[in-house]
Amino acid sequence: MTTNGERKHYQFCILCEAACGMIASVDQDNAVTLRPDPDHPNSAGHACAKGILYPAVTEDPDRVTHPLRRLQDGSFERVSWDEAFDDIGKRLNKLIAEHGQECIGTFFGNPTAFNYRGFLSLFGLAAALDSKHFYSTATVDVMNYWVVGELLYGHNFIIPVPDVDRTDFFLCVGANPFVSHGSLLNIGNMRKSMLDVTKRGGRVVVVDPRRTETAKNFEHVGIIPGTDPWLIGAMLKVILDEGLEDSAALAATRGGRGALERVVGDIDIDRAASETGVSAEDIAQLARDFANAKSACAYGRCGASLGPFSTLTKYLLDALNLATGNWDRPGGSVLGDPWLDTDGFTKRLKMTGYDRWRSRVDGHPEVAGLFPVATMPTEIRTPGKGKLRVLISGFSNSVMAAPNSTDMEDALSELDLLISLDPYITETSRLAHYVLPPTLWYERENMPLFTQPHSNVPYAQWTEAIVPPRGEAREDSWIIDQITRRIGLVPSPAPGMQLLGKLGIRIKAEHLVDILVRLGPHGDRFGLRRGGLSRKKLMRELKGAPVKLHDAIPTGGAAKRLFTKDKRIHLDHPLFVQEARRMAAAPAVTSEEFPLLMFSIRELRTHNTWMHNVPKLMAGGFKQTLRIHPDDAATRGIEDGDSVTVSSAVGVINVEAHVSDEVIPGSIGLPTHWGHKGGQRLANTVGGANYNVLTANGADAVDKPSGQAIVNGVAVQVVKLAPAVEERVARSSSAATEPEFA
Ligand SMILES: Nc1nc2c(c(=O)[nH]1)N[C@H]1C(S)=C(S)[C@@H](COP(=O)(O)OP(=O)(O)OC[C@H]3O[C@@H](n4cnc5c(=O)[nH]c(N)nc54)[C@H](O)[C@@H]3O)O[C@H]1N2
Ligand SMILES: Nc1nc2c(c(=O)[nH]1)N[C@H]1C(S)=C(S)[C@@H](COP(=O)(O)OP(=O)(O)OC[C@H]3O[C@@H](n4cnc5c(=O)[nH]c(N)nc54)[C@H](O)[C@@H]3O)O[C@H]1N2
Ligand code: SF4
Ligand SMILES: [Mo]
Repeated sequence: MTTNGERKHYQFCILCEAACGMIASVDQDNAVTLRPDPDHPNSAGHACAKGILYPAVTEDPDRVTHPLRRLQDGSFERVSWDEAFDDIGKRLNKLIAEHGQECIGTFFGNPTAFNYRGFLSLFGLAAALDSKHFYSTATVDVMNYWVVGELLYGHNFIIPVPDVDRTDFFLCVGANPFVSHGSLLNIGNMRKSMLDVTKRGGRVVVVDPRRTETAKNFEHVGIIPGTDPWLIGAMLKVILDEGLEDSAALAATRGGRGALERVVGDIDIDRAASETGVSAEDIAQLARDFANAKSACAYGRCGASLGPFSTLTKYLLDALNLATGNWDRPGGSVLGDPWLDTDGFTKRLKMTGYDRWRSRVDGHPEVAGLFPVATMPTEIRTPGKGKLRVLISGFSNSVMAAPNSTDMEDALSELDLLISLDPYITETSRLAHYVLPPTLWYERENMPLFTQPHSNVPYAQWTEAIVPPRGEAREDSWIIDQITRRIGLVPSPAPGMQLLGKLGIRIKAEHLVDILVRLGPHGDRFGLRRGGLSRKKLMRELKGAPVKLHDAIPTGGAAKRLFTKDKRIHLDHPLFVQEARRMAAAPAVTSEEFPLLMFSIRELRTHNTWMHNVPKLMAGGFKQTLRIHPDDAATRGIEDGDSVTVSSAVGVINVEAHVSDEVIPGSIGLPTHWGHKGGQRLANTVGGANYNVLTANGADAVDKPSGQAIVNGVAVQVVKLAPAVEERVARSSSAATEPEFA
């Protein structure tokens, strides 16, 4: 499309799982402006400020646009790609000769979910290295889902999604979709989809320690952070006790009612009430209403995933949907309609699984080949065979996102070689020996590999690069490929690829994915199905325009998609009974020293660790504030706007208090991923503190079955900052202030 010298292109936003359709206008100077695509089948004109403002990231003067090498004094010098790769190759080969490939680790973070070629290359690199050191911030996000996926459905990545568009009762546990726009689902306009539930006479109940932007619009159940498995477990107990379950649905599972009874049968409702802060009557009523609704779906996200016993929580949420007959039916918990079979592909290549091996030092089970990021510092420090000495890290700022940031920072500094693929000098990449700059969003082609199996309105889309990359930025997949070439490997998990690589044949990620699409349920079968999908058709013929595949997620055939041998859902894994017992026996989290429970908050104007450098998002004095209930503030002499010190068993930070009854008494909420000290100048000046300085990463500080970090429901104390300390803090932060963006 071209009008007035401006080119227009279909794109979709690669920041979050809403994957909003966009129309990008490109002028003669290749400057891009974005607006929502009103005709997109899924997002239908929805987009948020972060997505629209993305050009401020691509054009950011602080963006790294050529390879950098760190010097002794911590500063960086510009080097050419060849210089960087040659030196990296030399150092890698030397370390491999001395310690074997097992000393090399790989690490990926959140943006891999939106960069399909980068993701496949990094996964391929990890597989080719055949080193057990494979880490991700997914272990501070979705690890519990991946364990439950494997144990219940036979595949890590089988994640049922709530059919919000057709449900009569949406139970939203520990999620704030009005801000996050939804996670582990791809609903183009979550706000509208949720508001429509109540408009058509249904109910939405939000379970959250905070009356969030979402909860304000619906029924709110204030819960004590970290106690969700008590609530959902008790609801299930009521349902079984009162015979409200769908017996046929339970009988179809392996283990059936008996298996579920063994997990929740011993739950005492009064204990659950005191653990959660929700009265026994309210728990029972919620259970009855959920079970009696025409259709219902229970959905949990970060709030339910990042607390203690999170694997149990996820099991209970899925069991609640199953036990009430809400599995695989309209308005219930359903399996999406993928247009490429990533489940079959990852299974065949053995990229998925659970507990096939354990971590060297702390003995954590692998999940989808990954070990918890919480154990990485230990693996770096513990001598012996298999010690982690090199990390190739991309798409992540682990120093901010992983538990016990101080320890993570120290450990990363001890590596023999740290390579970071990142468009910024971050708190993590500033420790790297090399920072290698990737292309961003519309500088590369994209297809929604990660979100496509979870779309409420299934659609296909594949977009092209529409502007040249800034400076010398190169594709993540190209960078990874170049590194592997220097050590004689091919970044692929496919058997035979290493051999083919030796013959000079390397199959690119885009061609592999194209094959999967063409063989997929909507594919062109290489010409055998007229009008079917292929990369060429989507990207070139349709020029990136989205194609609607169905009006809604098809239901009724989910059993065929399971990877369990008997095609049944396995409710009876003994792990869940053990977890329920461990939870009942667990000591109280709070103590006299640390009497408050802290939980994480996300905000509309930030995106994980990396949009704090966008001037318009930070405008108007936007800053991080700790939410504390008026009662807790009063007993501590804290007033709105005061500086306070938050301490935990692990660390101490200073933040500004916002006194508000939006949080329940006894709990404090703190926005995460603040407190920058890298090369993003505005981000450094907006202040704030790093939440994860307060969180723990010991062997027992994680959810045991999954290794998922525990960052919510963390015991802390809050005190008013003494004036002397305050003065010191003010002085040290003003020293870091850069005037440019004031
Ligand atoms: N306390 C607490 N901790 C948490 C959470 C919480 O709720 N509370 N949430 C957790 C969750 S859910 C997540 S997902 C993690 C997020 O933590 P991380 O996975 O570390 O992810 P991001 O902050 O998204 O990191 C993005 C990094 O990738 C870079 N980047 C952006 N685009 C690209 C690209 O195309 N290529 C490359 N190579 N790099 C790119 C950015 O500059 C940035 O440095 O944090 C987790 N940590
Ligand atoms: N604007 C914006 N959007 C984002 C992101 C972002 O950083 N900013 N990040 C993206 C990423 S990586 C992800 S994973 C998704 C996350 O998507 P969501 O999970 O929907 O987002 P969060 O804001 O983390 O919501 C977690 C909610 O859980 C509540 N909570 C905390 N602890 C507990 C608890 O113990 N129990 C219960 N029941 N609730 C609790 C918090 O108050 C919060 O409201 O968002 C994505 N979208
Ligand atoms: S909601 Fe998510 S996908 Fe949509 S524009 Fe905002 S950041 Fe992008
Ligand atoms: Mo996430």
